[in-house]
Amino acid sequence: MTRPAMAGDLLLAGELVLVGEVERPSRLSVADLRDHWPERTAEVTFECATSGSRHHTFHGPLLREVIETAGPGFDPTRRKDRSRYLLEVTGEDGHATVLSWAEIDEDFGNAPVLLATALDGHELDGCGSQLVVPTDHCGARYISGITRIRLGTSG
Ligand SMILES: Nc1nc2c(c(=O)[nH]1)N[C@H]1C(S)=C(S)[C@@H](COP(=O)(O)O)O[C@H]1N2
Ligand SMILES: [Mo]
Repeated sequence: MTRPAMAGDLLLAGELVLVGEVERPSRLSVADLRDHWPERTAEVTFECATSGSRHHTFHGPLLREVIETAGPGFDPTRRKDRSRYLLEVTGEDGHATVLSWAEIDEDFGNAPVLLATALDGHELDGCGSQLVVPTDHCGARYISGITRIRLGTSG
């Protein structure tokens, strides 16, 4: 089982908390991400404004499956309800980005967004999971060293 997240928890290196509108807020290490969900592979190319074209191979679970395990606060049978939700992903340096739930929902964008546990064959246990958004042309949402994922609603 994964561990519940408590207010004031001190995170160990490489851990993240999954919080917000979920029934079971949880604290997840990279090893947890590797052990509890099916592993996917993504071979991606993205553009960085400062370092040009980047090519990487990532392994890790689908973000959607990890969030589903935590019990998202929406009514799963209602597409309009699901379409109101947002995911905020924050890295250890404070760099943060937002995805809509609909981007990764199978009935909407169905983007195969991963929470990487390995980058180009290097396990990410020490530095933390990285967000992988294969549908993005730009690298800015590939947040590394993820410390927090928050599910919330618009408005
Ligand atoms: N935590 C964090 N993740 C980040 C960034 C950052 O500033 N902080 N920059 C992003 C940007 S702009 C790019 S292009 C990619 C670059 O990843 P790479 O250098 O591993 O190819 O990381 C992304 N992830
Ligand atoms: Mo970038």
